Amino acid sequence: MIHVVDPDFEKRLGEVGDRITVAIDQLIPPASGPEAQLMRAMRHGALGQGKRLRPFIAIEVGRMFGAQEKSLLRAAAALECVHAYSLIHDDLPCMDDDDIRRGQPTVHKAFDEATAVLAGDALLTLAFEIMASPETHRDAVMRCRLIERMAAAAGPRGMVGGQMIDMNPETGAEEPLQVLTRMQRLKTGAMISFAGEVGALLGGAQEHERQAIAGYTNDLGLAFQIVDDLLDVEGDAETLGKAVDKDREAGKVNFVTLLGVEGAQGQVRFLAAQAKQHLASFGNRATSLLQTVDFVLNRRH
Ligand code: GRG
Repeated sequence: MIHVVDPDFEKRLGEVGDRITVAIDQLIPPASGPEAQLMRAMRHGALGQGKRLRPFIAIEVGRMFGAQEKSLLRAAAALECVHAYSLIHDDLPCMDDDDIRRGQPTVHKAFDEATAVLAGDALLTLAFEIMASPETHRDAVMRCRLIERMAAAAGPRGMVGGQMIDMNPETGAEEPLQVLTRMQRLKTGAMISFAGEVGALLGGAQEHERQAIAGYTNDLGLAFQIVDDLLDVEGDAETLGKAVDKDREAGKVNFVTLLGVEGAQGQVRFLAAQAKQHLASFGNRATSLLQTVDFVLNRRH
């Protein structure tokens, strides 16, 4: 795959990422009092060099539908806090046992395991506090809807359920590719789909528009995961900011082990084209979301 991402797009992604980083920094309580280590660990886990892809999708979808910037920024920050929690817990010795994340020591390495568990817990609960605040949206019904969708995306039939399958991939009668696809849809896909929902809900999108966004994020999420599996084989640990070849070393099935490198690349191209097709009715308004697909395809970290 070749690098064709527009530099203006990367600038836009960087600007949104910086605003999200500042917002999260302000939303995490100051590191003071006997619990100060917790806040330092939360910042370590949440403010590192992440791509901020999920908040970017939320904000760009919301902008397309004319949502209020302040609401978008806060809801997107909440979403990123959930993502940061998931990475901290995923890196723990009892899960993926990783030492490096985003090019720096994982939270349990920089602090200790108990602090990492608590920092993840605190980021998850902070996300709900942010979403429930009237500062995020004046309408309590909207806030409840956002909270309900975030809980569903992060919970047992979402990211945590997907992580359970990843930890214990009992296939039973199901084909490995079916189990893997379900695992991905829950573990990675649910939060990417929630990002689209945030923008569509806050922007007051109509049902058919919400459907189009859901189709887009569904395909984008799956493409994102397959690219992740390709990077695990072909990527460079320094650029990625984390260890590579993890799945092969752990004897885990992923899209590359099941489809082969060329098969996986072909599937990514197919999903990318389909994701773009879902946005056809939005015309030029969807330029940034179309470019997001290319960014995901060409990412090296
Ligand atoms: C522990 C409840 C719990 C869930 C963990 C998200 C997740 C579930 C685990 C992450 C492990 C992993 C490598 C998943 C594959 C795809 C993925 C989510 C990568 C990390 O997301 P990026 O690339 O990360 O958007 P940055 O650092 O850019 O934010």
